[in-house]
Amino acid sequence: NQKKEVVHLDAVVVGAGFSGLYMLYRLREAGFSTRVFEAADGVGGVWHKNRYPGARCDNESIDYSFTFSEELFKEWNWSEKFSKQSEILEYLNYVADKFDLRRDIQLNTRIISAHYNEEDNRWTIQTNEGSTLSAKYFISGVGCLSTANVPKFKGLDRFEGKWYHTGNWPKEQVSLKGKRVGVIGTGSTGIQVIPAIAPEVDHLTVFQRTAQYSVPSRNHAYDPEYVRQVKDNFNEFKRKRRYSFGGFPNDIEARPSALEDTPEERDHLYEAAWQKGGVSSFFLETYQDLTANEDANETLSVFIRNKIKNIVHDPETAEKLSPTYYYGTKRPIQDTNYYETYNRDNVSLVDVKANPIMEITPKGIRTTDGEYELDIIIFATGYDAMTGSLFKIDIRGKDNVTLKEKWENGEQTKTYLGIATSGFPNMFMITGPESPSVLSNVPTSIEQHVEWITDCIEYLRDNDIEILEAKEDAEEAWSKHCREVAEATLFTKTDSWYTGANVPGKPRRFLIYLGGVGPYREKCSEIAFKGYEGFSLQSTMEKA
Ligand code: NA7
Repeated sequence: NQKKEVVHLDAVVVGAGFSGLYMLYRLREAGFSTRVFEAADGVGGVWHKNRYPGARCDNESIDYSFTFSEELFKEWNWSEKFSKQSEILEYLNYVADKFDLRRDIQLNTRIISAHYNEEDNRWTIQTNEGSTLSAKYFISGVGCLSTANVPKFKGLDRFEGKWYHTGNWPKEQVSLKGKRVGVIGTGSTGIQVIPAIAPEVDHLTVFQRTAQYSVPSRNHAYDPEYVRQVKDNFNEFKRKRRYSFGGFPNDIEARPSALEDTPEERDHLYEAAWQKGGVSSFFLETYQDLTANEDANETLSVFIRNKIKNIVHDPETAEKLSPTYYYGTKRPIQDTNYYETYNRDNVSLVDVKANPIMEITPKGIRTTDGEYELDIIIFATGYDAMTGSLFKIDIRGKDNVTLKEKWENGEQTKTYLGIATSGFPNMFMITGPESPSVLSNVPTSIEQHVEWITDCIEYLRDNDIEILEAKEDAEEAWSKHCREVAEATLFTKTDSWYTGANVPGKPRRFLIYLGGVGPYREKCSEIAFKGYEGFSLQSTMEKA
C-alpha cells in the first residue's frame, strides 16, 4: 500500500498562498527537499477562496506583489490600482508556473497533524488522505485570515434558501438576480459585496452590528507611465518597501500630529486624502498620531461621519451608518459606492446591535424586531484570525503538548518574533502571531519572513545544528514588548478581529506587532547576525 510509505523531506510547508509559494521557491533554491500541501484545489490561498462579488485587494496592486524576482516584477502588468480577486489569483498562478513550483505542491490535501519526535528531532506529518511524511522542518504558511467565522445562529440548518460565507465562495456562478438577499456583516468584505450585488438583486437587506468608517477607493486603470517609472526604479521601490513602517513604498510622510494643525489645515488634508482615495492616503499620508491619540483620532472620525451624512439621503439611515469607535482601530476600509448604495430603493439597513439576530428561520432571519424573508444569506462575518488556522491542525511539540494547550486556546499565545514558539523546535510560522503580519503590506512581511527562515535553515545546515528552539525568556520578552507597543495605541480599546473579540469565546489578545515593518526587519536581522540570539541551538554531536 503506497499510502503507508513514509515520505522523508527536509521541509513540509502548509498552504500554497503567497507564503507557501515563495517559501517553496527559496527552500528549493537552497537545495532543501520541500513539499507544499494545500487543502484547496488550486494555488492562491485566500485569493483562491475569496471569490465573492466585489472581492478586491485594498492595497495598491504594484505594492501588493512579490519583489524577490526583478524579472517577475517587470514582466507582470497589473491593470488597475486595486486589483480584482481574479487578477491576483491569475498572478499567483503565473508565479507558480514561472518558477515551476507545481511539481512540489500537493493540492486537495489537508495537513491534519504535525507531531515533533524527540528521538529523531523530526516532525511526523499526517494528511487527510492518509499519507505520512517525516520532515526536519515544519513550516506554516496558513495565513492570518483563512478560517471562516460562521456565527452559530440557531436554525441555520433549517434555512430553506441558500447561504454562503464570503471566504468560501463557490467556484460556480451564484445567481443573485431577482433574489431577496441578506448580508450579515459590514467589515472589509461586506462593504465590497454590498455595492457589487445591490444592482442585481431584487432586494438587499444588510444586517449591521457595528457601523464602519469607510473611505472611497477611487480605483482606476494604471497609467502606463506611472508603472514604467516604478519598474525603472525597482531597487529603490524594493528598498523603500522593506524599510518603511507599513511595508509600503510611500513617499509622502504623514505629519506628526493632527492636533498641531488648525481645523482648516486638517480638513484640507483630509479632503485631499478623500479625493485621492484609498485607506493608505489617510493612514500613511495625513497624521502619525491618529491611532495613538484620542483627540487626534476624533478629528478624522468627525470628518468621515460628516461625509456619511452628506452622502446618505435618509437621515435615519445615515445615523445608523455613523460609526462611534476610534477610526482605524478596526481594520480600515475602503469602498466603491458603499454609503451611496443605501440611497437605492431596493436596499435596507437593519441595526442588529439594537435588534439582535435571534435565529435563522426556514424563510429568513428573525431579529428582535421581526422576520426578514430571504432567498439567500451571505455571511460576511469574517475569520477566526491569527490563531484559528493554526489550531485547526493538531500541532504537537515536545512532551506531546499541543500548540493549543501551550497557548491555552490563544490566551497565552507567545511567540519569538512571531516566527517560532518555545517547545516547538524546528517549526516556523510565516506571518505568525506577534509579527507585523496583517497590519502591514502582507507580501512585504511574507518576503521578509521567508528569507529569514531560509537563511536560518541554511545556517543550521552549514553549522551542523540539529535543533533550533525559541528560548522561553526570549519569547516572554518579545511577547511583552508586543503587548506594550499595542497598549500605547488605541487599537486595544476596540472590539475587532485584531483582538479576537469577533469570535464568541475567543480570548482577547492583540497578536500583531505594531512596531513597524522596517524596525522589525532590523531586529530579526540583528538576532540572526548574533548567531540566532534568543534561540537554543543544539548540534548533532551534542544531541548524541
Ligand atoms: P470582519 O472585518 O471581521 O467583519 C465581519 C463583520 O461581520 C463585522 O461587521 C461584524 O460585526 C459582523 N459580524 C460578525 N459576527 C456577527 C454576528 N454574530 N452577528 C452580526 N454581525 C456579525 O471580516 P471581513 O471578512 O469583512 O474582513 C476580514 C479581513 O479580511 C479584512 O479585514 C481584510 O484584512 C481581509 P462587528 O464589527 O464584529 O460588530
